[in-house]
Amino acid sequence: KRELGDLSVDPAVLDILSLARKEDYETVWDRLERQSPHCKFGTNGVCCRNCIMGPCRVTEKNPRGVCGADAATIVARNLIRALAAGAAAHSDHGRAVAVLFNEVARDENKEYQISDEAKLKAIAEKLNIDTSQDISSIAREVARMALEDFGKQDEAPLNFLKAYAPQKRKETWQKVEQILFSKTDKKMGILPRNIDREITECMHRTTMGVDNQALSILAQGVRTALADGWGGSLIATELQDVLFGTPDKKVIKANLGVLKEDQVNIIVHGHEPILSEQVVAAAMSPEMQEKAKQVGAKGINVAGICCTANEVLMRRGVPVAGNMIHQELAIMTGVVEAMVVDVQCIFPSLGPLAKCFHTRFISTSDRAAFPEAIHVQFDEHHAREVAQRIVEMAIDAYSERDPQKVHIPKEVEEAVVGFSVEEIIKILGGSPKPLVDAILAGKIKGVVGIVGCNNPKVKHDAFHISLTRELIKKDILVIGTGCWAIAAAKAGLMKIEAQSLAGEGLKEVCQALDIPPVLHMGSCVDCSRMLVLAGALADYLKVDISDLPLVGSAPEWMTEKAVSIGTYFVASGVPVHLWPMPPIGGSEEVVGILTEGIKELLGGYFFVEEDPVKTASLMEEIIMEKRKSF
Ligand code: NFS
Ligand code: SF4
Repeated sequence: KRELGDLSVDPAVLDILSLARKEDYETVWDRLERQSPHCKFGTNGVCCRNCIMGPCRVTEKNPRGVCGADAATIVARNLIRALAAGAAAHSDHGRAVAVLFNEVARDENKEYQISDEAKLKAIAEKLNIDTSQDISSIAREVARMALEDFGKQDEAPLNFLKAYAPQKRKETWQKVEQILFSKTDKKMGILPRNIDREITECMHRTTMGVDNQALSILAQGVRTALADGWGGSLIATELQDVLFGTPDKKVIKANLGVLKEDQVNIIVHGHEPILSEQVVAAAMSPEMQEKAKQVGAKGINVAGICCTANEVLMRRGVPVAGNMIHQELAIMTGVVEAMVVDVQCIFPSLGPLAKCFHTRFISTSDRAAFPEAIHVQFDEHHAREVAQRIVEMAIDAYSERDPQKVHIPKEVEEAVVGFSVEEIIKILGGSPKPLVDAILAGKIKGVVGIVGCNNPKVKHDAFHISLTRELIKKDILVIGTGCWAIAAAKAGLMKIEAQSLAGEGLKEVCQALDIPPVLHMGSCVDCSRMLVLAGALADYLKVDISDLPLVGSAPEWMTEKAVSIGTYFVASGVPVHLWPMPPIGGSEEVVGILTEGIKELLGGYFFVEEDPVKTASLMEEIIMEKRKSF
């Protein structure tokens, strides 16, 4: 067994892990150990199961599958299948929001409402919709254009990409299409036509005997990623802001210490605020608080895990119990009455684990069922009623709590969060100018956007935190989302006091603006906020995103969603760091395209580095290089 200290840098995690070892609760690390060593073919991406003449595993001695596909074809196909799955996850989330928003706009759903009219008008303006109409007409138009992006059959690009992407970048994409055509004589579109279509086309092209050339396959991957970043994810973020409010600056609490021994604890875990917003509202209602008192609890405490946490902390200030790897550990505290989930990043191990406790593990989405879960079907048309039922189930569970099993780690940190692009611009006094000036003056050398997951193969949170610390020390502003953001919050890097960890220039800017040097921009679909911010800086300076001193990173990544995110950043002109190595090592050709070839075309490219300190230095080099021409 690996030493406890090698598994995480979060003391709350180590606290629960030693309990787990004592009580013999199974965790993600135990299962990783049993799965190790991992299959080399899978790790290098050279295993193909796309038809039943296989499965085929290519090697140097045996370089072709039964159909004749070589390593480059197989690796590229596997990669864009993963990318398509990731884009599908984000975009299906976006679709759910768009469908609901359309119903709200048409008065067909009274469980939700338009909360942020200013944001709605701002979106409409970008989409060239007449904003002098009444609000519901504007909303209907916006809804139509959003839904169109999932199904329109005309030419590229998406309505939202056209409205949001900076001018120079759109020109670059067009130029790249021309270059690829003239070099290969084959049309290789990278501007997305509709979100679902690009995902479907990835599946079509990668089925046996269709697209068999790495460059052509990867170009479709780029198109699909752009459909996610400037389409599905962006639509999710923008319309959620209209429905639930655009995030603004607030202070929240983070880590397992936010769970309360004397309250009914409900954890919302998963991704879609359509559900979690309602659970939070139901739990806060005087009626439910009163019911909780009747069973002897002091109240109801809602906390989040994963990106659902990021959604409700950004907008409601709800505390976060932890990131992806905390999901099993939270149940092991013995004080979680209900773990309520919808979709994405939810371990199927939670059902059996919850059975060892009084915890009700409640699934809610028609897209996701879990072994040994209680399914309470969520329905947008009866959202309040369903949310109330869920909260009541948690209250009922409270009396079954076993005091012998209660073990809440004491760790809890404060974090300043809520940095939507709108909030950042507001803090800057209404225009990107002060930020641009600070960058031009070298007080801020550049900006790094970090996203993503936890992965038990990597020491939990270690890469996230040490990379972030190194960067701010070097006067590089760090922004980000997802489970990285939760790691940074737990580590105290999002407190105002964290200014003292920053280099002199960055510190000065952060002090003047009263912000931390590390900015929480939301959930993983909110990576679109980072794109929009980059776009705003580019348009302000009349340059392309690839000219700006920006770098991205997904350390500790694990999901297919991260493949899509990384790719849309690269395709938008941003160099992106990854660790662990993606499963492409089996093809030099694919590695070459993604780390070098793509750079000349799109400005962005991938690089892989295991050491966080070295990664920070590499990023600084890239930034300094970009600054020269800037
Ligand atoms: Ni992003 Fe968010 Fe976390 Fe990774 Fe999962 S919750 S969508 S995928 S693990 S950061
Ligand atoms: Fe093998 Fe080709 Fe079928 Fe893949 S598509 S399993 S490489 S025969």
